[in-house]
Amino acid sequence: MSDITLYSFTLSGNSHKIRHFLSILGLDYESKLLDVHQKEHKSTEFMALNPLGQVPVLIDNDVVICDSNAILVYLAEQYDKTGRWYPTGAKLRAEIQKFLSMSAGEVLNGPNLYRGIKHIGKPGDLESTYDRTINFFTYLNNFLSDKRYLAAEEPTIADIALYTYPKLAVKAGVSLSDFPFISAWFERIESGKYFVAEPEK
Ligand SMILES: N[C@@H](CCC(=O)N[C@@H](CS)C(=O)NCC(=O)O)C(=O)O
Repeated sequence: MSDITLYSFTLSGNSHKIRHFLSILGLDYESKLLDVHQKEHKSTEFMALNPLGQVPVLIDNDVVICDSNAILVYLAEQYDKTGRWYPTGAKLRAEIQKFLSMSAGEVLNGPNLYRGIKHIGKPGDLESTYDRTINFFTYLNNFLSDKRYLAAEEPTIADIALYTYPKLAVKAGVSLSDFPFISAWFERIESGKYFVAEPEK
């Protein structure tokens, strides 16, 4: 039994990662969608939960977790009885951590920002962001050339964390024609029984 609440925005890619994983784990939750235009994420009530004024925030009974990667780790440790989504072992954990870090580094500054500039009016230089996105896609495509998933034979939270923003960058116009292994990886993730689609743009 869980008593989970998720605070998010409709178009938040970081929140999508959590919706996707909650679906995979079969966990019911209350969804609290904040209105970004009304700046509900900067309200006194919400800032008491996350002083950074950012979503996603997950509340599980008296536990409050901010940050998508932290939430993925928490949910896997707390609710994944199979242990397959965050497997143990020094090398495996390090490999998973590498991709969680990338999702908050290379992906944030590349695919995430590209989509942000194109589709949600974020400021930034589209050309240099596009170049960073292509550099990352080149890395990811090579990495996936002999693998089905990022860190193990089966999907882990690394795949959940990394999927959303590259997919949104493709929706924002980045072509996958030179990146067939990314395309195949997207298809594997999307064919998961409990897949939840990323935001529409
Ligand atoms: N490191 C955080 C970043 C969270 C984040 O940037 N959230 C965005 C939405 S995807 C947000 O709340 N932006 C509003 C703001 O920063 O004011 C995570 O991975 O969850």
